[in-house]
Amino acid sequence: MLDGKKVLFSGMQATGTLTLGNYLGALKNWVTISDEYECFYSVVDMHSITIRQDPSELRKRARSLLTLYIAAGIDPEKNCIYYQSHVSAHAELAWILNCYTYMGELNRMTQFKDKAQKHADNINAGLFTYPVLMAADILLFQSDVVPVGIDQMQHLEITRDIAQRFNGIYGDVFTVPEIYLGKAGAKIMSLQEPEKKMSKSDENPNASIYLMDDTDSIIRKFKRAVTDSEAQIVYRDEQPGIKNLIDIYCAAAGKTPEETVKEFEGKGYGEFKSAVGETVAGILKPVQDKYQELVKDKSYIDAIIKNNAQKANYFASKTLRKVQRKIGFPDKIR
Ligand code: AQP
Repeated sequence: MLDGKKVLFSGMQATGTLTLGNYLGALKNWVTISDEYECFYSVVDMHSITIRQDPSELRKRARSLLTLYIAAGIDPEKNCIYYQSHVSAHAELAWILNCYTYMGELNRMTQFKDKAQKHADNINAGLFTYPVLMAADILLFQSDVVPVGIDQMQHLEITRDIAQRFNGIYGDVFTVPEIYLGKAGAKIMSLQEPEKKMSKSDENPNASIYLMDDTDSIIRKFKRAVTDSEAQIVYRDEQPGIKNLIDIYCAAAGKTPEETVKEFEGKGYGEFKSAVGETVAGILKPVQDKYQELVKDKSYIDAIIKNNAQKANYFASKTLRKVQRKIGFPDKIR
C-alpha cells in the first residue's frame, strides 16, 4: 500500500517497435486500471540487453517506448514512468534474489527455452536469470498487482515463489503480488503463424501490427492474415487464425466472442478481416497522433524522465535497505 492505494508494477522491454499484442495484452489495460492503483511503469532496458542490442537503437527505442506509454494515456504526473537503468536498486536486489533462486526453477522457464533457441549464438547468463531481475522489479515496489499477458504468467509465479521463500526466512519483507490479466487480448497471436504469439522481435513484419503502422498497412496486414479454408467465423481452437482475429476484434471493440460470432454470421473472411483492420486502425490512430505531438516536446519528456526516476529511486531504495538489513549487510556509515 502506498498513500492508501494498492501498488501496481509493470514494464516493457525496448527490444523493438511495440506490437498490437503488447498494446492489447498490457498497455491498454495499464491505462484502464491506472486510476485505481499507485502505478510504476518501467521501460525495462536492463532486460532488453539479454538480447544483443545496437546501443544507439536501444537508446532511441527506450525513449520512444516511454513516450508511447504517455501517448497511450498513462498520466506521467500521477504514475511513475521511468527507465529501469536509472534505478540501480533493480540490479542490487536482483543479485540478492539470485542467491535465493534455484537453478532448477529457472531451468523450467519456457521463455528462456524459446529465447535460447532463437538466439543460440548468445545464450548468456542474463537471459537465464531474467526472471530474477523481473522478480526484483516487482518486489522492489512492494507491488500488489502486476498486469501482464499470459506469456509472462510463469515469471509471475516464480516471483511469488521467491517472495514467499524470502518471507519464510526473514519475516514479512515482500508483498506477494497477484497477476492481473485483462478480460480480452491476454494472448494475441502472430498474423502469419497463429500458433505463435505476436512478438516485437519477429522478423516477419507481416506477422505483427506495430503500434505506429499507418491505417493502410494495418488493413493490408489483416487482409493477408493466415486463416483456413473452413469459411466460417467460429471461435474454436481448430481455427487458430480466425480465433486470433476474433480475440483481436473483441479486445479492440470491447465485445465478447459470442457477440462477434453473431455479428459476422454468414459473412465472408474478407469482410471480417476488413472490419478487424478498420477497428484496430481506429483505436491506434489517437495514440499515434498523441505520440507525434509528444516527440516534439523534448523538455517535457526530459522532465518526466528526471522527476520520475527520483520518485522510483526513493521507493525502491526503501525496500532495498530493508532487505539488506534483513540479510545481514552492514549499515552504511553516513
Ligand atoms: N502477443 C501478446 N499478446 C498479449 N500480450 C503480450 N505481451 C507481449 N506479447 C503479447 C505482453 O506485453 C508486455 C511486454 O512484454 P515485454 O516487452 O517484456 O516482452 P515480451 O513479453 O517478451 O514481449 P514481446 O513482444 O514478445 O517481446 P520480444 O519479442 O522482445 O520478446 C508483457 O506484459 C507481455 O505479457
